[in-house]
Amino acid sequence: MSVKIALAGNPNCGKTTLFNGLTGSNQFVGNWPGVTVEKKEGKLKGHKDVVIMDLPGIYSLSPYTLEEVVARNYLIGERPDVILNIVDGTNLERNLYLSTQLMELGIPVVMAVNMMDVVAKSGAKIHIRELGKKLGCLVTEISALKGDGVMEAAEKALELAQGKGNVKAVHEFSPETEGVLTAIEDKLGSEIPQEQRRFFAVKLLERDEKIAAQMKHVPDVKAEIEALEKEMDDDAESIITNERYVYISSIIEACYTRGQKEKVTVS
Ligand code: BGO
Repeated sequence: MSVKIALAGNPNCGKTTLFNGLTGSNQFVGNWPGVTVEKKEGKLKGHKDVVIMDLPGIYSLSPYTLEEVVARNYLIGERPDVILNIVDGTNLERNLYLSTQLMELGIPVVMAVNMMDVVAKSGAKIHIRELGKKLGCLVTEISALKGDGVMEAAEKALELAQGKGNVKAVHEFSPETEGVLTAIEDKLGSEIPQEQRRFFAVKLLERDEKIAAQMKHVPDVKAEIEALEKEMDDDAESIITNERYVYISSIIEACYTRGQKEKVTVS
């Protein structure tokens, strides 16, 4: 039986470089059904039965761009065996926004922190083990450009896929938000598999109509959402986004030390 590894990451994180490194010339390029978004898949070098699916570069699993919708429909519909989440180590904070969402899909995740050659030159330090603990996934360092750690990252993903266990997100939102997410999960129909219930609950809380449209039974959760919005004095989508950023800030504080040679960006 073949194993499917989905490559997911932000635009410019080095995904194409990694995909080429993992698959060599063994690639098939087409379009995702019904849209003009490029679809690339290939076989992992040395593994005839391992398919690498290159998802479009995205910043989030929200419904606002075609690329995001294509990527998330694949992840929830096809349910690959494992996600290899490639993140740009020189832009860790921004890249983790997508990672926190990938962790909620109920699919095992291996994170490959890329551009480690640039990170090392800047003098910055990413505390990989602590990062893995905070995120609840395996984290490895790579340089896709130099080929460092690339096959090892894929092999770790493969191992995780083969030893498939239950995956549960470690991140908890605020107690108020968690309360509503649990209430929504309890109202979901049995058509939603156990491991995907959290993702669907978060999306319904965000009033994601594209996700609701895919469900046979959409629970009525209007009262729960409105009560949370009243209590937190914010709209539900912003509550989720803000709480993700609080979590990401705590990760950066614990896992990242700035380098002396890093450029200071003024925004
Ligand atoms: C250009 N280290 C370094 N230093 N660079 C890397 C690494 C790495 O580990 N991985 C990727 N890059 P994509 P997406 C470029 O193209 O794979 C570089 O969008 C240039 N091009 O070489 O395309 C990679 O698929 C001119 O850089 O990313 C590429 O995710 C000058 O990161 C860029 C400098 O990689 C994006 C860089 C004409």
